[in-house]
Amino acid sequence: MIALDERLQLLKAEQPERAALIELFTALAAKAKEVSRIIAAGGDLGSTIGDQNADGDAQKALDVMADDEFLDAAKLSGVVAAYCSEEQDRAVILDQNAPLVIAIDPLDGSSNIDVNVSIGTIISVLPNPGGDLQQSAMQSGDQQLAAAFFVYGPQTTLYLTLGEGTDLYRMDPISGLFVLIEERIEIAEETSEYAINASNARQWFTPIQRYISDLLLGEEGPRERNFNMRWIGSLVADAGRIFNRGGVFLYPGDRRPKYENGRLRLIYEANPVAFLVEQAGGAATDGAARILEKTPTEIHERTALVFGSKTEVRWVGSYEAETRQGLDQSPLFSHRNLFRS
Ligand code: FDP
Repeated sequence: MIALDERLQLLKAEQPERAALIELFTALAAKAKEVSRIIAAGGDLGSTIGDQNADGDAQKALDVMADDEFLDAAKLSGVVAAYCSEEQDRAVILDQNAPLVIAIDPLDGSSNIDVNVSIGTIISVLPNPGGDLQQSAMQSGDQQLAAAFFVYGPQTTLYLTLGEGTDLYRMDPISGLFVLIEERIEIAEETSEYAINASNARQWFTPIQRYISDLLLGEEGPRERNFNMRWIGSLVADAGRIFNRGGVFLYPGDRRPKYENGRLRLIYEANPVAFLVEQAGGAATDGAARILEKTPTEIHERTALVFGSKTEVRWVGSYEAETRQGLDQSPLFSHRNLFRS
């Protein structure tokens, strides 16, 4: 069994040009260990501290604590030019000449803090593009050099890609070392499990309403098999499940004010998850377009997000395309839909 630090050092010897990335992940993993221990110890971590983050979400004590810890890791690594966090209004500029930019959701799943449900940290690493560092995270996801998320749950785990597959590590609770448990994970191509917050059903747009209705029809419907639903409500935990046994996750746009483009943030959440998912053979779109090709126009921009098992992500895309083409308005449509392959 090989530990993350050892693996990173081996990689550094083989590919010295990636030394900065390796320094960064060594520092981030050390901080994640601390955050994991703070969470496991419990206490008053979920109380609202009175502020709202840039997205208008109420900040919890742990959101702020985790943000401080990971900002500290970025500083300590000495390789980060700008630290762009979901918890900060603007990028924190650290060193104009450093090679890397971080976009981070320091504490994903804030509403699950108080109830001992898995939560996590999501990280995207981009090259420093030079120029105005306030704009440095406004790069398409395809530019990412690395992406990762930690899950603080019954086990503390790390899903990491440096662009050569996605590897899964688990923190040994005694030594605190992240140990490699699966190299180059592959997300199952087919699935019968989906994840969506179904309480928003009446607000969904037509394609998602049709897609989910067809899943619910099970064996008697056009999909001719039964589907099961799992929704944890922490993106990291739902994503971890999908890496391990397949599935499709949807947070679509809907009719609620400010939810036209869903809830999740493009640069802090969708891009890193999409990179990890594609590196594991899965797919990630906003329903229609590939997430990694979207160019952010605003640092806290939201996007609809559909990811997981490739075949199912394609199915969602086919419902979106039918609506765009007006096919679902045709009188023959339900018949055709029923018999499509
Ligand atoms: P949270 O607000 O608890 O931090 O983006 C944050 C996130 O959780 C995701 O982890 C989760 O998938 C989603 O929001 C849940 O949103 P809903 O409460 O609208 O379902």
